[in-house]
Amino acid sequence: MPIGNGAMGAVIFGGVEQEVLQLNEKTLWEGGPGSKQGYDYGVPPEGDQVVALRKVQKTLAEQGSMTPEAAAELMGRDIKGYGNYQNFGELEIDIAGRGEVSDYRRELDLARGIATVSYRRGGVNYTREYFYSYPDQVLVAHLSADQADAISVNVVLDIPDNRSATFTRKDGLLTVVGALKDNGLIYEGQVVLRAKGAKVSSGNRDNSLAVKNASSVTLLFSAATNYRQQYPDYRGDHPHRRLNQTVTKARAKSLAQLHDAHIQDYQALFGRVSLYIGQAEPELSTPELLAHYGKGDAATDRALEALYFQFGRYLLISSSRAGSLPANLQGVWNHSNTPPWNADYHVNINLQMNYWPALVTNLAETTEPLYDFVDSLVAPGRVSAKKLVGAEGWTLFLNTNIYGFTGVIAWPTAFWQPESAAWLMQHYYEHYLFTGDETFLAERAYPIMKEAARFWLGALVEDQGALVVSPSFSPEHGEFTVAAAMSQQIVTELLRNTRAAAQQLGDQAFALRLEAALAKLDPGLRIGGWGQLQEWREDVDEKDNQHRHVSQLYALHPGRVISPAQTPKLAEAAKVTLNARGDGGTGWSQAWKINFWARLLDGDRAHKVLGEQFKRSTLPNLWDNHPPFQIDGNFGATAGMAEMLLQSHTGHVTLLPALPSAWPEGRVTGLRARGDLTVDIAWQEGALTEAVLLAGRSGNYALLNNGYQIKSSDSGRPLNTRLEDGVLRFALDAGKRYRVTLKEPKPAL
Ligand code: FUC
Repeated sequence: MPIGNGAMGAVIFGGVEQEVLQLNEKTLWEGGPGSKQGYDYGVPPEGDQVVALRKVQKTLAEQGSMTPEAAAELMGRDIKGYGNYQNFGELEIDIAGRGEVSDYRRELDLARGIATVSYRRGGVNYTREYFYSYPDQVLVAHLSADQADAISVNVVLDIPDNRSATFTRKDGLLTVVGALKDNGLIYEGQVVLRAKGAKVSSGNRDNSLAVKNASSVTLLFSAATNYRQQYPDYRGDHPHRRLNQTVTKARAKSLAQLHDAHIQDYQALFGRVSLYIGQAEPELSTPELLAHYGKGDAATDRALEALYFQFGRYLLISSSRAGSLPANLQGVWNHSNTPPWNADYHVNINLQMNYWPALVTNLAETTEPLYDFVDSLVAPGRVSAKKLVGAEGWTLFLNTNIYGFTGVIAWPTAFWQPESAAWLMQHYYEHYLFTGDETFLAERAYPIMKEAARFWLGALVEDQGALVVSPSFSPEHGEFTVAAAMSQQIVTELLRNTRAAAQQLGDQAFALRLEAALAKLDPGLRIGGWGQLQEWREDVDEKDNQHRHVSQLYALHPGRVISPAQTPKLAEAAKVTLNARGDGGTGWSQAWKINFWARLLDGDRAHKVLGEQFKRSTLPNLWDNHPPFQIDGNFGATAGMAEMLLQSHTGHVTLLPALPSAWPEGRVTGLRARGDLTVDIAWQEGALTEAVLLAGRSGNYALLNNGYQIKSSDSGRPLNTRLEDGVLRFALDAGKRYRVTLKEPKPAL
């Protein structure tokens, strides 16, 4: 069971005789400046690589394509010091007890953000509670029993051996200080043990604390490093003072105080959205729910779906809070020191997908670490733009670490992905669209979008009379060519969004430059010989290609160019492509397909793919399985389920756009639509019974009309609406609620 507060995380194993808490601190990374291997941010310090790029561009202009291996041979680089996200270590808690164990139960209460382990042993009922507090920045574990003196524990803090570690113990406080051998990054961890009815002793090892015959024991843990999110050195002060302050403060609080502060903080976020889709309180355990999915009764299947949706929100709150790094490939729950893909930030879909549910499921605060992180990439990204592409502005490629890696790697099948920065810019602009926050647009989004757009104004080349991306590589297969669909779609979106922002903010000169480029830019939308949306400029897609990436559909999702109503032919082509790709793939690939089908307004198909994700790509604790565990699929699927219930990317709000027949009745509250709108929806027999709109600011809104009437909830008076092309237009007052109902309720079946 994972718990976390963004900066730190822990996985609770829940053993009876020995509890293991596997610990993570987000900034604990090898590599980067000071790495034994050397480090250059992925960019050669001397000279530049633009010559290699020009060679590739020339070959592509002459021959149309080249193999990824040939391109990598010229442009790829063997990198050093990229590093790995590290596991912090483990707290091993040996728990004394005798006799048979019964009534064992493990629970993760999503409504409170609290994990529990309980069982009965030797006539005693034992309970352990765990939470990771954001306000107090500590992990809290509380062990109790229904008999006095029943708790005896020996706690050991186990630190991996790829770092130095010095332990000290004093008055119930165990401290470890050390540095990673690779790069000298200093870390510190502090464990506090306090006991009711007994004394805390030092235990039998230099890294242990112990308690004998207490009635309850509370353990606190916190950790920090001297990482600082600042190019080029990425180092700040020794973590001791900060950590000491945190732990001293937390220590002075009672369990109830820590608990209440956590609940209040957590519920303020989690409690904003509720989802009922016909689920019954399940009798089955979570792994059983998963194993029985699609075989048992409908109410049980709905229970898993609703749980999975909220689990995604729980994971996002637990792995992404202001003041730390964004959720990485494993959120903040990595058990290895050489994790798959370094547990880094892949930016050809993965990091972006992590944040898909943030806005629509009413967790805008969780995006703060993403913007801090991406902002911090601009300085190194400028060097990359210049030295690797010969352009102004900033860029990055396939993947990045926490040390400003913005260069290229030598891995042929994915390394060249300069559209990544443009893709990340979508999040900044969407944040503005969802929140309507003009200060955010002016001060945070526009400056970085403008620099990303400047990169593309310099990097695009002319070919066959159009502006194109060259070389262009559709993740993560096929040849290197010119103008693959994804490249063109992403760059088009960036230039359009930046133009809209420029116009709004009065930067006319730049808006005009973008306008001129957009007029010549190939939008990357072509329908091919078998009706498919082409992945490449040439019509070479193969019908039996089931590759996990479906990048040519970027314009459908997460972009907002293709929609059944506004671009029916492209939507049809997207459908043909998706049918050919099939409903399988890695976890995140299936999660993406849920979103695609929702955008194509096919709720049943979206629902079917969700079921596939449960069957093929979900671990018993409901973590997404790439394989192995990779958190993006959790987040992507949560976003997809929201997308089935509410959409707002086409200039108006659509209620229940892709409701599957498996969810005939239900109710969702607190979802968010673009325009700073909070939406509750209730439905029965597949038809709306009532929606409530709550606008964060006064202004004009639009709603796809399905025979609706809108009334002010206060006065009961009907709202003035104007019907235009099937869309209802109206004005809402900030802070007031409005009820949407059907003018003529659906006749009962
Ligand atoms: C992308 C995907 C892989 C994997 C990796 C972390 O490169 O193509 O499937 O998810 O990111």
